[in-house]
Amino acid sequence: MRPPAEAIGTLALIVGAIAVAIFIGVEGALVYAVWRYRTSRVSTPARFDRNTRLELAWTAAPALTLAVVFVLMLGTLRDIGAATDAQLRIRATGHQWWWEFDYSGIVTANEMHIPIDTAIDIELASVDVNHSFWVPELGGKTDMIPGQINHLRLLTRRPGVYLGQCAEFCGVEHAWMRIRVVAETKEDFDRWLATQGSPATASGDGARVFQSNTCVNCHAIRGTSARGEAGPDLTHVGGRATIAAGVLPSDAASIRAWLVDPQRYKPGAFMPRVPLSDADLDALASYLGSLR
Ligand SMILES: [Cu+2]
Repeated sequence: MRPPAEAIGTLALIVGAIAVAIFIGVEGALVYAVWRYRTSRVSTPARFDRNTRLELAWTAAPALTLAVVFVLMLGTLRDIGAATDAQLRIRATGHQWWWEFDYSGIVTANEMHIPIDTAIDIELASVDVNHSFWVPELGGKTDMIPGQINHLRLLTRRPGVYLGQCAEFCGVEHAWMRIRVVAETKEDFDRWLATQGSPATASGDGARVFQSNTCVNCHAIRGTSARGEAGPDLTHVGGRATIAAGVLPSDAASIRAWLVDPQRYKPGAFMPRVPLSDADLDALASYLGSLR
C-alpha cells in the first residue's frame, strides 16, 4: 500500500505541472501577440466564428486535459480510500472538543499512536456535531459525521510526531482540538498498546479524591470505579504529551492548574470547576500526572 500523503502529493505535483504548462502557453501566446503586432494599425480583429477546426480544437484540448486529471484523481482516490487490506483498525471519535481513539476496546484520547509501515483503517465517528479529522502530513481530511462511519486510510514509513487539527468548525473550542499522532516502530507501538491496555493503580490519596468526587461522572480510569464516558479516558493521561487536546502539557503542575480553573485555559469546554481543597488538588494532580 502506498502512503496516502505520497499519493496526494504526487497528484498535486502533476496537476500543478499541467497548470503551469497551460499558464506558460496562454500567457506566452498573449505576450507574443502583443509584441508581434505592436505596430499594427488594424482596428477590426479577424473573425474566426465559422472556423470549425479551431472550435473543435479549443473544446477538445481542455476536455482531454480534464479527462487526464480525472483519471489520475480516481487512482488517488483508490489509494486514499477505506483500507480493505488494513492490518490495524482504530475507531476515532470526535467530541466537543477532543478526540477519542479506540483500539478494539483499549481507549485513549487526543494522542494516537500508530506503527510505521502498517496499513491502518481509521473509522471516523462523532458523538455530537460534525468534526473533521486532518493530519496534513499523513493524508487528506475526512469529515466525522454523527450517525455515520467514514473511513480514512493511513500509512507512514517515517517515525515521528505528526500534528493535526479538527478541520470542520464545531463550536467555540474548535481551534483547541489538536491531534497528535505518534508514529513508531512496530515494537514500540506494541509496547505502548500493552501499556495502554493495562489498568491504572487505584490506591493512594489522589485515586481516592478522584473516585469520591464528580470526576467519575465523566471520566474513566480503568482499574478504578470510574467509568464515565463523556470526557476523555484518563487511564494513562500522564503518559500523553498534553491534556485538553493540546492546551497544556500533561505534567502534575499543569494538571493542577487545569483542575483549579479549566475555563481559564479552554473557555466553553465542558469540564467544570470542581471545588477541592488545596491538599486534595495536590493529591489529585500528582495522581493523574503519575498515570503513565
Ligand atoms: Cu472542529
